[in-house]
Amino acid sequence: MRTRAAVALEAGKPLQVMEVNLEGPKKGEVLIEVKATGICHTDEFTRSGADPEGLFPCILGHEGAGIVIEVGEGVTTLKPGDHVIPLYTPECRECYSCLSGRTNLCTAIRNTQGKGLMPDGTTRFSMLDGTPIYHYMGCSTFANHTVMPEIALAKVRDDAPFDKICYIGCGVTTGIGAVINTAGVEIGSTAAVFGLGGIGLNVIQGLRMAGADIIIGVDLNDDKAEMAKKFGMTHFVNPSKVDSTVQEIVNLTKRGNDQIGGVDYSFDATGNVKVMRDALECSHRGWGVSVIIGVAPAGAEISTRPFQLVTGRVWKGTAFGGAKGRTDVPKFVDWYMDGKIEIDPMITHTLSLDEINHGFDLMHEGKSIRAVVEF
Ligand code: NAD
Ligand code: AHE
Ligand code: ZN
Repeated sequence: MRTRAAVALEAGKPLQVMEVNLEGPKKGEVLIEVKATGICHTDEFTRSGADPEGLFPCILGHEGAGIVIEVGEGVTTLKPGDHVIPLYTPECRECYSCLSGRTNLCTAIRNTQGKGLMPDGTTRFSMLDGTPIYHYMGCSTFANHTVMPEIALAKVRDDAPFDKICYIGCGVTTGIGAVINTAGVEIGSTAAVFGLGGIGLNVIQGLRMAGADIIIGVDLNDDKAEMAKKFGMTHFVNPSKVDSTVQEIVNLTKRGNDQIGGVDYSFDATGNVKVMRDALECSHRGWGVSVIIGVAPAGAEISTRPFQLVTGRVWKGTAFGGAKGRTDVPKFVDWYMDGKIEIDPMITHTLSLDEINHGFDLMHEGKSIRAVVEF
């Protein structure tokens, strides 16, 4: 079939909206009609050329929601008409990692996924002249239709609005999951969140749900503070306006007879390795846990004095908030539908596919939290 897609032809160039060829689903695969997709900073990271795994031409997008149109041979858990959220972290429930119960990082198809291919080593997308187009994070939701492995689709209730629940495909789950699954934040905790964008705001939302007492937001853009306050931020620090961000946070968190200060939990949602260091170093001596969410460009490395770890701080990371996609994503959709989590205010812009590059401009200008493309 043919479908319309925004294609990244080369690194650093705007996406081009065009008709592309899409082959039908093979064994274990599912054809879906994408109804809506968010634009995450990770899409920009790859579009810009900063992703060491970036391949071109490709169809980016990994934060979608849609409807099953057709299933390939052997597919048993989905049928046409089902509503689904694509998963860049699949859940096969059979690989060593899934069976370990210790991680959400299913390994069943990671190798081919990282090479922009379906599990059989080929692509389903091609240009009208036959040139193959790579898949992205196994999802490619910047297309009106896409083909995905069955194990990479979460079946969700069919009364949930696509233009909101698409955000659960990455940002919402990553932010809230980082708090609940990865950090395991307890009631009364103190926390700092670096980067108040589409991920950081969901970390703040997760911290409020977990009962954190002090939630310090950190961003270079003052405009991000207003929305963060609505989601539960109690204090704001703009690093460009203070001598030392770490010292500010330490001062804000000295409680009782504690002369040391520092947050119980910190989160990097910027992707900047210098910020990751600050996030670790503002966490409390003896027990502070710092979670890296941000994705850093090719070649970037984190550093700190080992003494920071010797004195009890813990550096962790999280992908998709530690969530097991097929199991947890339908629950996030229920939470949203039951009013337990908020999504609507964070979707600041809704665009058509033809306007998708404007969504990237808004991100760069710091004007959007999430721009969503509706098909
Ligand atoms: P975003 O662009 O919406 O937000 C980033 C925020 O960080 C912005 O508000 C920006 O002003 C702020 N910022 C940038 N540099 C800063 C600095 N030096 N100090 C303080 N604030 C700074 O991006 P997003 O969609 O929220 O994504 C955030 C990061 O998380 C990206 O690196 C993205 O790739 C990554 N991410 C990771 C996962 C995962 O599973 N680990 C999932 C989604 C996104
Ligand atoms: N391709 C990058 C890695 C990017 C990365 O870390 N991706 C996160 C999800 S970001 C979603 O917005 C992730 O899930 N990582 C685990 C994995 O297996 O990719 C690089 O640096 O090579
Ligand atoms: Zn993402």
